[in-house]
Amino acid sequence: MPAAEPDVLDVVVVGAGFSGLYLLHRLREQGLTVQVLESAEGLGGTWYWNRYPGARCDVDAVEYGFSFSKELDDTWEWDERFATQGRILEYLNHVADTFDLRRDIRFGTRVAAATWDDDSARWTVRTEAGDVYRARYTIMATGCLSVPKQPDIPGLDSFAGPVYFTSSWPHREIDFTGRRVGVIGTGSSAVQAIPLIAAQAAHLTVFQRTPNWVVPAHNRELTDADRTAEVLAGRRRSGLDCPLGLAHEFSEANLAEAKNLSPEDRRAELERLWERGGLTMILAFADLLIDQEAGRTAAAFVAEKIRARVHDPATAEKLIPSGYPFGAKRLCVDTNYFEAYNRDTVDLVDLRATPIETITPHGLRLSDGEVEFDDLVMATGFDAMTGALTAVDIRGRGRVALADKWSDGPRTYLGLSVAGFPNLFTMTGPGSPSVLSNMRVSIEQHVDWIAACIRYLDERGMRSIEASPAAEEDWVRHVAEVGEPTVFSQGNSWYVGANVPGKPRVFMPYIGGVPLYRETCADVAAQGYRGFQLTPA
Ligand code: N01
Repeated sequence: MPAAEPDVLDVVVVGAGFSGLYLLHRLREQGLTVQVLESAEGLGGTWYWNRYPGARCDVDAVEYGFSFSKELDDTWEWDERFATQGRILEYLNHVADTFDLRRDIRFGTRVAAATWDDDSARWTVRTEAGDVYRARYTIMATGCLSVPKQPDIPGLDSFAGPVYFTSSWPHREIDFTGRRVGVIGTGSSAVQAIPLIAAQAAHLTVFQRTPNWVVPAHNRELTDADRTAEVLAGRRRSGLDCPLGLAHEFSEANLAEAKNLSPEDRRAELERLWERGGLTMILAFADLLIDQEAGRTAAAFVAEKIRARVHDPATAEKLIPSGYPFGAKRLCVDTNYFEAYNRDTVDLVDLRATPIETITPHGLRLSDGEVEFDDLVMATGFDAMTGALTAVDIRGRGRVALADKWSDGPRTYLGLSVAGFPNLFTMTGPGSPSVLSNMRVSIEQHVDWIAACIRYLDERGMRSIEASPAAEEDWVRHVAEVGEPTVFSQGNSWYVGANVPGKPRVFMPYIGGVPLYRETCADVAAQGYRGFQLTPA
């Protein structure tokens, strides 16, 4: 039952990244009218904004590309194991060309508010420019890491030189040749950017508050053998069986608890995964994210690798994380990160020993004096998972604001739906595997689920669907219960909102893993959308 009124769309989608693009294609195929609203002047979401030197996806490119279209497989070739930001953006533009998506995307359009009207069962979506769209459904495809964290260091405005945020890098090449550069932050973005900036700059000072566990990428050129249809299909199948949504051949060690393995077997497995490169290091042992001893084994192994790569022992010790378990913060994946510190022109400042007092016109004043530089790079992260959702004034039944409902932390059913907010879907929202998985896998699953859900409702003439308060309550409890015993509750990470001052501390993603979560969502649908309230027209 697509909308009968000409001025009412079936669906407004907010965001034109991976999620928004596939939603548009899939829902349009289903005969629905869809308008995508995108704040940027181009498509790509995170890959539009994060153009800092060295930006790449640390999921294997052949697994990161969409899996839903043979036409895409036949017309696109990834060149490297880990694709650059530029290549991914080219890919997404190719996707848009292939399915003629741009005609239904309005760029340069930031959504300010979305309000549900119960009488008409319609969403009114307002843009910052004052344009209004009415739709039966609103789908937030706004990304999990898209709202930069507000700078929380005093004096930023006083800095005399250029300031670059990794999360909104200029659309031109920045040449650091001959410059003295300061980088604040040592998360994934900084770990990728630092080796390239270090290679160019006259001098680089890295300001590190918390060292991260960093594992190697072992990036390489792909060959034809890496890209055959058979390989692609095999990797995609394997990804669906893996909790992280990543292709992985599980060894005996991966399925065993570390304490049941000999030290030699543990070491051999860690070496194997280290040599393989990438995020699957976290799968080394079945209890790696639960058992402290298992975590310590992995930590000791990686610490040894850091000591071997960094020439100056004092610098190496500063780069080795302490005080939180392996995996509690998102692993970083590197190419030449530690080697950057072997350059005479690179210094590492440990902010735990000498905290920042203020940014000054010429650098940073620390507790023990001032460090000067010409250019400042802020690699300080994002208001993750909820930031982009609460940035829009979303009001559900009774005009309740989503930001108010979530004042103590996000509450969803399946990470997809919120009680009191009918016909609103949150793509890869809090309470779904999202950032703990290959995002492409989770995005495709959510798009397919939402599309099937709308079809089901339309076939039965339903006017609305929303999570029941009881199902939401149960799901929130379940997400917390499975997260609580893991290492994730022990790090000051963005997973728990600890990086944003004042943000409620809640472990936001669902750690149940991709296969179990998919099965749960499929069961819910098969049982007539169990846990949802469906309202007939
Ligand atoms: O951000 P982060 P990111 N004073 O939050 C520091 C994904 N991603 O942009 O840890 C001093 O990880 C902060 O220190 P601390 C990926 O999921 C993917 O790097 O809060 N320092 C930390 O070191 C990733 O996890 C890819 O003590 C301050 C850094 O800034 C996520 O995005 C590439 C500070 C922020 O690190 C976010 O990564 C890039 C302050 N006031 C990102 N405030 C790929 O797929 C913050 N920091 C490759």
